[in-house]
Amino acid sequence: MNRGVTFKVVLLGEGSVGKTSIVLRYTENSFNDKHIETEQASFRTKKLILDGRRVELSIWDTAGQERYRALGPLYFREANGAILVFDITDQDSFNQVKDWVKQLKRVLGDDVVLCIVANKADLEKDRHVSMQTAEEYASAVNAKLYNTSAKLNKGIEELFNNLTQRMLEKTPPTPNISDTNGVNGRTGISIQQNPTNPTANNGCC
Ligand SMILES: Nc1nc2c(ncn2[C@@H]2O[C@H](COP(=O)(O)OP(=O)(O)OP(=O)(O)O)[C@@H](O)[C@H]2O)c(=O)[nH]1
Ligand SMILES: [Mg+2]
Repeated sequence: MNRGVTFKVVLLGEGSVGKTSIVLRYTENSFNDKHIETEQASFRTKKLILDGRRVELSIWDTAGQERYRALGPLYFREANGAILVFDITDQDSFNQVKDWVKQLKRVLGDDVVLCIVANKADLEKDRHVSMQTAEEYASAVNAKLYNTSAKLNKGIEELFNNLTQRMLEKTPPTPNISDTNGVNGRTGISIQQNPTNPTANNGCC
């Protein structure tokens, strides 16, 4: 198998849109109905194997409250992927995504893989941001739109798999002479989570 690659992924978005919920659903398949504000940022890792390539994701979950907004660039510096989250019931949170995209593009240019995430898809009846609006915006800024519900565990795995796939496409594999075919012959997706402790390094900075 090829040598592993580590990607830095940052989650940005207004307070209460579900950033932490998305990360917790992905890393430990849990969900909390209560909103516990993230302070500054928290960090988790996740290991997976995609198309025969070993990947470690360093996931930075930032605080959405306005008082932390100036810290954003500290966390998205050198990010390979950015997950911009909004709540489909909250138009302001969608506007905030646009602000983050501007900042990211200014600092990182096109080097960063952008994911725009319409979270809380289970609250469809209270939707305030239409699918079409979000789709049009995402394609205008060369990002992809993902619909998720951290609560119902919808679209979360797909989001991280697809983001990882896109980051890998930007990163040529390092050849390893013991590997000629790759684990899956590069035909499909194989995921392996770190079975021992996928959420190690949970902490604050
Ligand atoms: N209905 C619904 N509620 C959700 C979903 N995702 C998160 N929530 C709820 O939204 C609230 C905020 O979730 P968090 O994940 O803490 O939001 P956050 O974006 O991390 O917030 P900050 O850390 O303050 O920036 C919590 O009460 C969650 O239970 C979802 O997909 N559907
Ligand atoms: Mg949070």
